[in-house]
Amino acid sequence: MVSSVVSYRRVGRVGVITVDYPPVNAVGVGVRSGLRSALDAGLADAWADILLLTAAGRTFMAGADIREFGKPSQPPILPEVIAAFDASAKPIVAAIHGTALGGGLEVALACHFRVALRSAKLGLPEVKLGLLPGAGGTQRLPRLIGPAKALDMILSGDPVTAATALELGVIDAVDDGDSALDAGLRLAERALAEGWAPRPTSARTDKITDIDPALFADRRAALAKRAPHLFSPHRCVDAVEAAVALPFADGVARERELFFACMESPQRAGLIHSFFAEREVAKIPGLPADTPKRDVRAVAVIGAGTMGGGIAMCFANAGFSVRLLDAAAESLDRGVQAIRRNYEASAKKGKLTDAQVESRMALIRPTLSYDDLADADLVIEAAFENMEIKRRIFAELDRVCKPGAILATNTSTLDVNAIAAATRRPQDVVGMHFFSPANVMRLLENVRGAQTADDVLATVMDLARRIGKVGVLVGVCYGFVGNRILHQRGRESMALVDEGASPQQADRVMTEFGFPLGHFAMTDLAGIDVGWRIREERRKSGDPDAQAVNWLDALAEQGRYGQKTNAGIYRYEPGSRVAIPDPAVDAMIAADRAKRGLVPRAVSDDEIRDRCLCAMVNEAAKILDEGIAARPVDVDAIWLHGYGFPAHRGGLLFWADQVGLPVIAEAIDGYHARFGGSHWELSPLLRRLVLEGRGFRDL
Ligand code: 3H9
Repeated sequence: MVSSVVSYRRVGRVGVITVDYPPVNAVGVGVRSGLRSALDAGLADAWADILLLTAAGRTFMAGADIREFGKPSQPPILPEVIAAFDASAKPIVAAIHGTALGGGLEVALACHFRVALRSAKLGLPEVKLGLLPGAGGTQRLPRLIGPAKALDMILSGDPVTAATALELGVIDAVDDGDSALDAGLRLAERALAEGWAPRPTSARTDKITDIDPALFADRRAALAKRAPHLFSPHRCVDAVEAAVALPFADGVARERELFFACMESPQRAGLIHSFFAEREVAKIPGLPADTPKRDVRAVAVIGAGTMGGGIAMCFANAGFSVRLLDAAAESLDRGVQAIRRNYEASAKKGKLTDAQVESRMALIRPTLSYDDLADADLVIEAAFENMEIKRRIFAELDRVCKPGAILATNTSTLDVNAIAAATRRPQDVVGMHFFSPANVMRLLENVRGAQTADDVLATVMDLARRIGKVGVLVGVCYGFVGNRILHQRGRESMALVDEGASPQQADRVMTEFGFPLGHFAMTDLAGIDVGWRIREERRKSGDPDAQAVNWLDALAEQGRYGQKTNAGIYRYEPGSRVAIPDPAVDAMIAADRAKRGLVPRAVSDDEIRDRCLCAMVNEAAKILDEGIAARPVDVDAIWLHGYGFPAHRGGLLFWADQVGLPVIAEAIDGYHARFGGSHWELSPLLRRLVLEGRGFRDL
């Protein structure tokens, strides 16, 4: 034992170094110094002729310890530890299982031989955290596989399978066993038998000579298009270029410089906040991790429309058996066909095999009868957004479902408590609000009703993880968290157009901020008819907050529903998603302004950005104050995973903290003075935070 997290022992002539730092063997200061000491022990051990690096637990090292970032670094630093492995006088084998990521893979790249279990994955995901591989990865990987393939891995940040890693030349062997230690020992024995000498990666040059400089120019040009506002991808290209242009030691120094530039960037802070936000939301205050969960194997979905079909796919993809129910045979048939088409499209793109398509289809069994839901452990209702219909469905579920079945509604606007009241088991009723397209979008708002039982909450939060979603627990209110904030952005975007901005300008400002789509392009994607029907319903019910009919409703009345009808706020060529501005819509907006006596003015990009984002932050603060979201991180995760909030800005409220709450509060007060309206009244929480000199981060 050389430290509490790294051990050294000998097996025959092989000196075995084992990292054991759960849960993911992150390379923190303890692991770094342990690795260094274990290497020294191995080098000093006269009985060891070769060394083997391996890790205990579920994975090889998953990278540097992200929790240390932003704090003063503690020696030994990782590049130095790695350099010692590279320079070892005894050959070193690395044996990989689970995931070898970031700094973890960089340690392995400095070992002289690498073997991985077939199930292992290897990658350099630093770019996803706003960084670049900063422990020699940008210098060693090109030496092993050439700069073009190294750039593919480093710029995508996605891990590759062991088989691909072997094909690329990242590793020397794939092992079909299930123990990395045994695989490593086998390779080490072979190395001894065949007298393999140390083979430092740093000394290799064959893959980095005669490289056409156009490679780097091309990658820079592609990045300028794909990720113009991101900092670290551009630095990754600089670092790999240095691997080709400079001697190894100078390349490493250049990499270090670039790594620190990334480390200082606010984008790094934002991306790391996003990384932890995704994990933090799973931990619910007041709901201990050991809360019992109900056993869910059989799932039923009610409603075979786009939403219901997407939800059924999510569960089938994760291996659950799914009953898909619809009231009408024709809609059921259409729904099943749509699911098949969806799977077949994935198969065409090579994402699924034909056999997988069939096995998933076999898991989804259509039915017209509620009696077939008697065995379901979980039922998710995704019927038409109408309270009467939903209450009728839940009364029926109450009649047919077995005791203990979880009854979930996918409503996006209706009161979950009123739906629960249609049953005699409100403790089993919960909201599971999926986002369209449900089989693609990662967000799942799980809605806690007034009487929802804790084990139901624990179960649906766990299910979110099992079907690959980011589950966030929210409370009951109109629109819950995500759509309530979206509503504010929508209202403000419409107001800005009333005042003189064009939808294209408003959208451009949002995409320049980092959203994949602006508000109006997103409305076209989601379907203008969706919001129009909801607004119509509110108008008909005499809701005092219902909005007056606007040009958007006029578009819907003309059948311009957005992308699905090739016309909405923009125009679309058949089969294309490219939004083309439409003069006919500009004319409708102009006529609408004239009718209402509005005189358009030039609206600046800054005003568009600030008004949209301030309105969102103010609403989010009200949501927090009302306890609808438990923590700022929940709001951040919802907007990151449901609405494409730019991850490099960390999330809506992380961004607000970066800008400074006094600046935001002052702007909101200014808008209130200028425009009035309860939505511009400063949230009491925001006012309190400013007065106390605190931020959302302090909550
Ligand atoms: C780097 O390496 C820089 C170097 O190039 C240069 C250095 C000089 N550190 O995700 P999970 C925690 S940058 C600290 O739920 P899974 C995680 O927060 C790094 N903590 O499990 C969670 O904690 P909690 C490059 C980490 O099985 C717990 O471990 N590496 C780290 O679904 C379990 O995680 C990466 O970017 C870390 N590096 O997935 C890899 N990683 O239980 C990031 C995880 O308290 N990690 N934790 O919530 C991952 O992609 C996934 O965690 C992994 C496991 C695939 C490993």
